[in-house]
Amino acid sequence: VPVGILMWRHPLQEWKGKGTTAHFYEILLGRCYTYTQIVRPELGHKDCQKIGKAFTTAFLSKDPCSSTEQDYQPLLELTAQTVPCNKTLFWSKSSQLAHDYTRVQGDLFTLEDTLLGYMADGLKWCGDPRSSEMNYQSCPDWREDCSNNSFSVFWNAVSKRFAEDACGVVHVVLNGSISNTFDERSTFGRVEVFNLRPEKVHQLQAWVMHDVGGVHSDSCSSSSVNNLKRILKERSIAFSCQNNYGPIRLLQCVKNPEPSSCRFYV
Ligand code: C8R
Repeated sequence: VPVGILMWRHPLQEWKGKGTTAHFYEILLGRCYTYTQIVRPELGHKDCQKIGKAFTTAFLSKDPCSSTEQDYQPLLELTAQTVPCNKTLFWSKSSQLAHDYTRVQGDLFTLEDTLLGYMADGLKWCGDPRSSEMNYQSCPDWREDCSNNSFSVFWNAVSKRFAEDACGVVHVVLNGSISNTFDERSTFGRVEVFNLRPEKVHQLQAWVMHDVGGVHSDSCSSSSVNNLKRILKERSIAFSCQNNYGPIRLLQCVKNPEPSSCRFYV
């Protein structure tokens, strides 16, 4: 190749975290069509091309450490979606289990069962202020680079909207096999709990799940869960808690039927 034809490209900034997911844009668009045509056709028409563009416009050509929730507002507006009252399911440190459950209990929605959460789940993305392209080499790491990075700010913004929209009795799956079952620094503890609207959310019901075969403990009465109870009381939202909620326990036992705590079921 003659040297003159090679284009000079600005070197992209180097970060500590993994770069944008390969084929990011194609995955976004594919998931948008899959969701709107196949998973939830009842949602009605959504313009996936426009949604895809709004997503990338939110972060391309920008400093990935100065991302703002406003950057994602146009995207949020294009993906508005109503979740019926009593059907919202939050989770914290229990992603797999909560999603396993909504898969069989199809009328419950986690954020990933809504269009925007479905599109973004598991992906990584960032841009660069000196280039109009995505940075596939590296993206900021939350700890080592910056907390206001393009995907953390996104999850904060969509989690906030998801909680603001919730109504009736809402549910959360918590992990009873870790010490801070309710973690005030998690998205659930930091964003969602504080954005529930007391005038329309009557109750939060927590399901605290323990790993099967682990030691038995009563996490509903643990100090971290009591902290959640206190916060909700201050916000005038009723709270109830159940250890090892049966239907979700059953799913855990399907995956891991050996332990004696599963003998009852299998
Ligand atoms: N929510 C937050 N983060 C999400 C997410 C989501 O729906 N989906 C993904 N993939 N992520 P955690 P948490 C990514 O500590 O902090 C909403 C983000 O990179 O186990 O309490 C959802 O509505 C994020 O950093 O849970 C849910 O109710 C981790 O996964 C809470 O917030 C979150 O991992 C869960 O957030």
